[in-house]
Amino acid sequence: MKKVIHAACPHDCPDACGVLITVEDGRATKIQGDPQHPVTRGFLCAKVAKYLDRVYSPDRVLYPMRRIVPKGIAVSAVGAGESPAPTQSAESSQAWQRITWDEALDEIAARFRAIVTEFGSEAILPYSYGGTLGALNGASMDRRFFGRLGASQLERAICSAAGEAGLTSVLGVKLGTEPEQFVHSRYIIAWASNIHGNNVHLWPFIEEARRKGAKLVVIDPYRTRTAACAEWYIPINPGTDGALALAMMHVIIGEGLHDADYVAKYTLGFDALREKVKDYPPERVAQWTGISAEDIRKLALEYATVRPSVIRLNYGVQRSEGGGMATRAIAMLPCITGSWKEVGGGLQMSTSGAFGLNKDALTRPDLQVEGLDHPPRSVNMVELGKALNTLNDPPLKALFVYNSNPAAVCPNHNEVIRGLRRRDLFTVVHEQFFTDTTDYADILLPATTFFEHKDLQTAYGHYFVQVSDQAIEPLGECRSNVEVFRALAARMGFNEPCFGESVDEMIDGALDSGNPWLQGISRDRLERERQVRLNFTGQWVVGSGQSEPTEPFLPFAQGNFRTPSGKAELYSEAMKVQGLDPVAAFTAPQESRHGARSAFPLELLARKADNFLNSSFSNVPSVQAMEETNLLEMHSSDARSRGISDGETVKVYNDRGVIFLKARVDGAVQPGVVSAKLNWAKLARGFRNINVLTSEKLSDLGNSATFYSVLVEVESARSIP
Ligand SMILES: Nc1nc2c(c(=O)[nH]1)N[C@H]1C(S)=C(S)[C@@H](COP(=O)(O)OP(=O)(O)OC[C@H]3O[C@@H](n4cnc5c(=O)[nH]c(N)nc54)[C@H](O)[C@@H]3O)O[C@H]1N2
Ligand SMILES: Nc1nc2c(c(=O)[nH]1)N[C@H]1C(S)=C(S)[C@@H](COP(=O)(O)OP(=O)(O)OC[C@H]3O[C@@H](n4cnc5c(=O)[nH]c(N)nc54)[C@H](O)[C@@H]3O)O[C@H]1N2
Ligand code: SF4
Ligand SMILES: [Mo]
Repeated sequence: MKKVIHAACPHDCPDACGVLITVEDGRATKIQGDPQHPVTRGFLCAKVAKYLDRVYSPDRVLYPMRRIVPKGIAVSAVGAGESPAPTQSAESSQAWQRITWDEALDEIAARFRAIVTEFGSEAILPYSYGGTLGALNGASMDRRFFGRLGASQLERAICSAAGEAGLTSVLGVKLGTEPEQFVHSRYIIAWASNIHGNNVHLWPFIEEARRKGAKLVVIDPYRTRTAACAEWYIPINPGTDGALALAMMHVIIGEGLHDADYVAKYTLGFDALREKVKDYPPERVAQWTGISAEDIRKLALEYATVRPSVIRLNYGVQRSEGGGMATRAIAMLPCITGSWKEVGGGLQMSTSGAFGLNKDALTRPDLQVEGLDHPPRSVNMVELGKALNTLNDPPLKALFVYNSNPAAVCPNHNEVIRGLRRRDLFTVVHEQFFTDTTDYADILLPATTFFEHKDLQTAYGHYFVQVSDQAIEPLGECRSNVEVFRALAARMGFNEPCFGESVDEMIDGALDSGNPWLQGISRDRLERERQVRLNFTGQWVVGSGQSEPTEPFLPFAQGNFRTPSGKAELYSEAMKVQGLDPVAAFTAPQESRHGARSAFPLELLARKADNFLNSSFSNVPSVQAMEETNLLEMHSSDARSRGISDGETVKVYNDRGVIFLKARVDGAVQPGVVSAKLNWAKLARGFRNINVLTSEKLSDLGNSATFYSVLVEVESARSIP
């Protein structure tokens, strides 16, 4: 029997594609984009187009297992010598003993109970992030379970917290220009936005705009594929975007090109901003950014006058020590030019603030904890290494990892591994694959993919909601996150009714939030219409089985900012309370060419791979074939001065770690900058990935990670045995 199921890609990606899965006799035989999805329009990125290889990979974890050998990959020393990665199947047969779900759940419950008795519930830490962004499997039954248990809370700040804090300090909410409107833009700035790699469904809209004469400008220290096709590529020194935005405002306000009417009606603190930007003339900012004063002036003038102009700001800017403030300064630009009024104007960093699902219904923060008389402590996921190695009172005694691969994605990898190796740490990992992290699991649980469970899907790059249906039965004995925490709750004797809620009841509860934009959007309707745009206008034209908006969404055309003042806050009391400049200011990153820390001369971009998704997909052979890994991209001048030639092995190091990569002199980066990409550590030489070099240092706002404020040195490895 053949059927076609509608699903939604739940990977951590702004696009949240509509997906059609063909199933024949219970087996998925084809995946394609849903042509009816108005934004993702029938195509998938290269990695998810190969998803059958992932779902039916021989390397899937299919059964619960108990570790029977010591934790961790045996690495005697991190050296330059070849150390072939163990094949996963070999590893699984040697390291693991298959057990039943009952045995696994009993063991976890018994260990958790003993830890709670001896050390208190805060000795247990959940660790999860973006494995799936499905509303249920991302954050629902798990939050109920750990909340009820009284475990330490995880501050999930590894990705976007600095940018969110910066953006919302101005706008009050995470809303932005809808992708469909980019066709109307005449000036498009892709600011730290690797559109071909990380947000590919925006590209057709930009292409259409360019066909009509729009200019695409890319601001990025790395020459991405998007930069290579732009009308104007502006390389910028890492971590200096805040200064650039302030200089642009210096020019715009200085030339009287701001929208005085919009500014007067809908912003707060313009006079303070006007004073502040006087400190940032293009000539001064040129020294930080590496962009000439002339180009800064040209960019500002074009941005303010070629209209509508739009900024696609992505998260690259905020993975830096001053990333929160930089995002804040950039977010001010459309507020002073008034471009929020225009179809095809404004800015998009995230659209996620529009969905307003009923989070409380999903996560149930009201559940009572027995035996804990204070709110549980919070542990920042960026600082996992520090937490595992130094936390006391109580120390961390158990770690439950799901939706994440911290042994690959966490900064300061060596410290993370030191912590994960602790013999007294009880680690459970719920996974689809034998990842870097499962090498440190005591108990391994098999997880479903989105083909194998049902979920509700929002997005952070458009405004459509979807129900993602289950296409096939779980492989082996895989269970979804929802079912694992439901079962564990039962084992722990948590008998609140919410642990018995069905998936459909949870979806209904999430949609029932009082958010007017969700009005009329029910599970039934989503199942019928597949993808439904948020109900911004209340007016709908129902065409070929799908709803089409009658009006573009202009969230801030008439103010409506969700800040305390209701205006775009160019001056923010909240920033002042945090001891920060209430307007905006640029502070050069300490760990950069401008900082005091000069022991290591090169700025490293520890970037994402275009064909992987963070560490996910880096183990799938057909996807690996698309992405050359373990490279260090560098400028010819930096290579030459170190006697390094293209293709040779180099040692890349700082005071946190060492990694051996293959030098690639390809013009992707400017002098003083090197770049490498994230992948699985155990697939690399020495079983180490680029995060051995990154730090646990937090950003100025949001306590976020600073993956792009890293200094290193590079040398030829020819002389190293
Ligand atoms: N193919 C693919 N898609 C992905 C991901 C992936 O790993 N692979 N990851 C997903 C995730 S988790 C996220 S959060 C999103 C994020 O996606 P993005 O926000 O796009 O995040 P990054 O790739 O970190 O950075 C974007 C660009 O910023 C540049 N950049 C770095 N430092 C600076 C700087 O100081 N200034 C400027 N102007 N640019 C800088 C980088 O070189 C990069 O090209 O993408 C998602 N989509
Ligand atoms: N050097 C460097 N490090 C980075 C970044 C960078 O740009 N550079 N980016 C950072 C960013 S932006 C982010 S968001 C983080 C991402 O960090 P993570 O969210 O940890 O991302 P992934 O590497 O994709 O790992 C997700 C894991 O979840 C598993 N998974 C998928 N679906 C499910 C499920 O339904 N249930 C369970 N139990 N597991 C599932 C996948 O198999 C995968 O191994 O990485 C950060 N780390
Ligand atoms: S990873 Fe992103 S682009 Fe690829 S299918 Fe999923 S949502 Fe679409
Ligand atoms: Mo992310």
